[in-house]
Amino acid sequence: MHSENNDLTGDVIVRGACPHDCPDTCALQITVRQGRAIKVVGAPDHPPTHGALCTKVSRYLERTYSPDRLTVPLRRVGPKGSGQFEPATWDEALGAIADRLTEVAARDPERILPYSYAGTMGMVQGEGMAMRFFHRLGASLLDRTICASAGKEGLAYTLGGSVGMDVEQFANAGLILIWGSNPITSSVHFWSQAQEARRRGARLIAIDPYRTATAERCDQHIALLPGSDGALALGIIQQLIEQDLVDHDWVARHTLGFDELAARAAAWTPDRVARTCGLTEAEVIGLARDYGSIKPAAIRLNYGMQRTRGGGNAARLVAGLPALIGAWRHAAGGMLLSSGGHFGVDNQAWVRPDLLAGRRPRTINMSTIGDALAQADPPIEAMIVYNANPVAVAPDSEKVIAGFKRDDLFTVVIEQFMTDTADYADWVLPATTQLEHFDLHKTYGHRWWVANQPAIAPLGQALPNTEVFRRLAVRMGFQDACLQDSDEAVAASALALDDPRLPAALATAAAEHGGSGPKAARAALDMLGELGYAKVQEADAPFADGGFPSPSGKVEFVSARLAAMGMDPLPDYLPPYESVQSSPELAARFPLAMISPPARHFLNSTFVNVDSLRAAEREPGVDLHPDDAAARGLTDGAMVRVFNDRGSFLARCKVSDRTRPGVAAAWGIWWHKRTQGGRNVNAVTGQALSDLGRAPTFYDCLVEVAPA
Ligand SMILES: Nc1nc2c(c(=O)[nH]1)N[C@H]1C(S)=C(S)[C@@H](COP(=O)(O)OP(=O)(O)OC[C@H]3O[C@@H](n4cnc5c(=O)[nH]c(N)nc54)[C@H](O)[C@@H]3O)O[C@H]1N2
Ligand SMILES: Nc1nc2c(c(=O)[nH]1)N[C@H]1C(S)=C(S)[C@@H](COP(=O)(O)OP(=O)(O)OC[C@H]3O[C@@H](n4cnc5c(=O)[nH]c(N)nc54)[C@H](O)[C@@H]3O)O[C@H]1N2
Ligand SMILES: [Mo]
Repeated sequence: MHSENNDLTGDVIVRGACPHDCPDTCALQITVRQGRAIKVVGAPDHPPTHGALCTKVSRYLERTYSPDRLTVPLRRVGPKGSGQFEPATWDEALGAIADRLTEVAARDPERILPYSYAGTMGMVQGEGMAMRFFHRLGASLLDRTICASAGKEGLAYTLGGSVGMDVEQFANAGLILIWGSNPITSSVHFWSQAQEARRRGARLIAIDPYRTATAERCDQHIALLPGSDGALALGIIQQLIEQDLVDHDWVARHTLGFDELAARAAAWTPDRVARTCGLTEAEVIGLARDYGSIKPAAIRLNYGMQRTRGGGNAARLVAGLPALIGAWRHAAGGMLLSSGGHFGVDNQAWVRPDLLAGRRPRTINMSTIGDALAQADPPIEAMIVYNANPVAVAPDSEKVIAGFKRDDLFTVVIEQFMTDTADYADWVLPATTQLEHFDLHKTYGHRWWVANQPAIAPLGQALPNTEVFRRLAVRMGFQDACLQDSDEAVAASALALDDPRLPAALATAAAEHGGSGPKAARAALDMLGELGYAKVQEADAPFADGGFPSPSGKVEFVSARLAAMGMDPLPDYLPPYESVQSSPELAARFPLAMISPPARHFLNSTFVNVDSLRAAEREPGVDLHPDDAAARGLTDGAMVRVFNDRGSFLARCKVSDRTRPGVAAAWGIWWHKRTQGGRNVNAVTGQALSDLGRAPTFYDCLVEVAPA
């Protein structure tokens, strides 16, 4: 264990990594006294963390040592969903689970489905051992689309991958567009960068339908209608051309399809954009002028703008903007949605797709799990859920719950807490938290690998996810050696040693041990453990002279890959499914467009059971504009029913001009069982998928609100 001993107190400081689904992936320092963690702080010497933690993770000990932690395996004894369980031994649990999985697999392994997301983002306790196990089993594959895949594909078809600016450069920008992002809630370390930029004179503009705490602190807030981002981006393109702000030299050298893009954008005059987005013409013209003339210009795009039908195309359009003005010339110019593509990962060695041995199982989309549980053919007969809480977070809850209730479905949930999903399990298996296990982290917000050392022993009988799968593999008679790899071996396998961006210290350590193979990988990992964190080797402005990971190496306004799939090669504006424009009859019955962005004191549905954090969020709420509230006879503080044809939930009405007329904002994601009516916001969201990436459209959702 890499730790520092303080001789006077006997306290030990252990280096960790925050595991949560957040762009910031903080480096942690955990103080341990006589086997008990007593303090968790942000590492002061890790530049992106800078010694600070968010409100949630600064309460980490309250979560870790919560009396509600699951500490023994549980067998269901009541009806599904009733939450009635009895303790069992690991031996009984693993025996029963292995028997059932073996029986289903003998008929058809595709009837088994793993369901997981980013409860931990660790490469070990995330998919490292789990995917190996499911590949060996031949289970259905899971399309992990619930969060970011629309934007990810938008980037992939434009820049060629999840690459972008170094977040540590934003402090040097002259202009920052904070687009579909509320960093004070969801990425507080980026917000520090933006504030530093502002102190140095930068202009900050928020593009968000809601006046968030972030938008309020920017120089300007452009409050567009949900799902209209593609139109706004087309309007900016039209105006950059009209106002002669295009960097033609850079465009000619490093982009594909400018003329076609310009022709498409020509129709998007300020007047049309203003009508489509619910803005003024002056806002559109002024935004383009600022964007084209203040340098360096940086865009922090976040996933809030891709949760509607046209989210993938909108991400394509926004990802194309920096190229038009040559912003990539500057280290502090360009855009950042995800930095995930800056890390070299050896996927083959890490999750071992070769264990499929030629089988090609079907793929089930996690975002339509409600429909899949009802309709998949052959049916899903067994599901193993880990690092996820689908009953609370997946769209269209009534269908998801109906699916989890099926008596012929065998469900195993590996969890730290008794979540909404765990309530429907046949077996609940207790999992360790980040303080209790080893892990390796790459991130989607900065460029540092971070290692997590276990600080304390597992609580009760909790086991790391990896150990659960190792033991299950034994029970099922899988002999493959890689299914017994240690956590450190799984982590080491993920490091692509031949990737030129491997951090220098890690590359040196690997070179001293032959440069390739398991020994070298282990040396690199051990070096990371000693350092705690290490930055990928990449130029500050890696795209100043092009060199994008796209097929052409250029920014692709026109994508030959999309054309080859019979899709529109150029990005376009696609109006939301649920809007006056696309579905006037629906809009007449359900006139309010509902968004349900992250709550500050929760991390998706994680932390809802931490008393102090839940107290800070109080109860589920829905914000309505004073005009919309008055039209419905609703006053501030009234309990209301939010509903549409899919379902309904109860929330406390907050009347506020922070939201636009016509837009309802319901902050997520509560546990169903922790709400007054037993249903959270996903009771009304739908299963329709985005244009690219097969992603959910949580914010493409019309509702009506009435007194409860
Ligand atoms: N505290 C906290 N932090 C979190 C999370 C959390 O739940 N709580 N979730 C984490 C996760 S999983 C993710 S994926 C990340 C990023 O998660 P994101 O979903 O990107 O969240 P935010 O950064 O809060 O940005 C969303 C913002 O987009 C706005 N928005 C909604 N619809 C639209 C639209 O159509 N167009 C535009 N332009 N804006 C729109 C919302 O009002 C909100 O302010 O955050 C992570 N960080
Ligand atoms: N309406 C609406 N719905 C949304 C969103 C929205 O904006 N609006 N956002 C969506 C987004 S962006 C996302 S990413 C998804 C998130 O959906 P999920 O990935 O399901 O995230 P969480 O709700 O945080 O649930 C993660 C669970 O993993 C568990 N966990 C954590 N660490 C470990 C571990 O080491 N082992 C095991 N076994 N379990 C662990 C936690 O206890 C927690 O219950 O939700 C989506 N749902
Ligand atoms: Mo997410």
